[in-house]
Amino acid sequence: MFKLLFRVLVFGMVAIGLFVYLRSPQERPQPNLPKREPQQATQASGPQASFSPNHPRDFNEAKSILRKIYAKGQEFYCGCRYDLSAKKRIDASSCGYKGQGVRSQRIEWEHVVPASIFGRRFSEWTQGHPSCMRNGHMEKGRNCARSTSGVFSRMEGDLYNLLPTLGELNGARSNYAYGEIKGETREFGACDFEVTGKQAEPRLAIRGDLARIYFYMDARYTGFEIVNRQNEGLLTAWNRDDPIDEAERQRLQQIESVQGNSFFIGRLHRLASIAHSQ
Ligand SMILES: [Ca+2]
Ligand SMILES: [Ca+2]
Repeated sequence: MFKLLFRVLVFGMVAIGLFVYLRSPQERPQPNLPKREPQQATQASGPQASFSPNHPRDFNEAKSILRKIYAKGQEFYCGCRYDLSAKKRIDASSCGYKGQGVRSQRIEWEHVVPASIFGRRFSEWTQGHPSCMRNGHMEKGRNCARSTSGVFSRMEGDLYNLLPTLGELNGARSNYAYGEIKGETREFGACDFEVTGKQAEPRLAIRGDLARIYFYMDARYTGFEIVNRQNEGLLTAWNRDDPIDEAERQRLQQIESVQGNSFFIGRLHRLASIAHSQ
């Protein structure tokens, strides 16, 4: 009897072991952040850039990573608390936000430097590409650039340039430049976010964060004039008036550990060395 029980027990353990081993990789428990296979640096016609092996291949891959990095916390434009896993994702009362439409209920990933700003430097965006012909018609713009340029796709998925924001405000900002708008109209409840005349004015507490992302993108991707004569003075002032704080530093460190390249390049390099010497 004891021998039989022992055999059944051993057989059961072997069967369970086999079952666990044979499960497909997708079904196996995944670590908190995805580990991905090394990728080759992309070479394409048009603007050039090389990428670390862990840089997201496109915006879709970036979004799946961002949902883990920014699973809950404060969205940027109003400072509303949110939790992507909760049934009611956004706590509008936490920031006095009053919105409307389906996008007021969701968190979206805002390109701080709009994709169209750098996209228009790609010929696939402005003129199209032979593989973007659809029924005798050349499809240009974002979709063509996404499907034909590995450099554009990766730029669009740069995690440093993407922040969680209320969908309605992501839509209202569109691809407008940031600026300072006279007066203090409040279109979205108590939320301090204004959009007028193709300009968007963010609240004081995030102006430096946004300016530094422009400086990063400008140094990281040369030849796009992301920082230029029109915006350089404003961005320099915002960077000075809203200096980097511990929460921002931790956020950037987390992205560096996932994406594999440093934020502190170009003129931001000096900012990092000042902080280290303090
Ligand atoms: Ca204002
Ligand atoms: Ca700040």
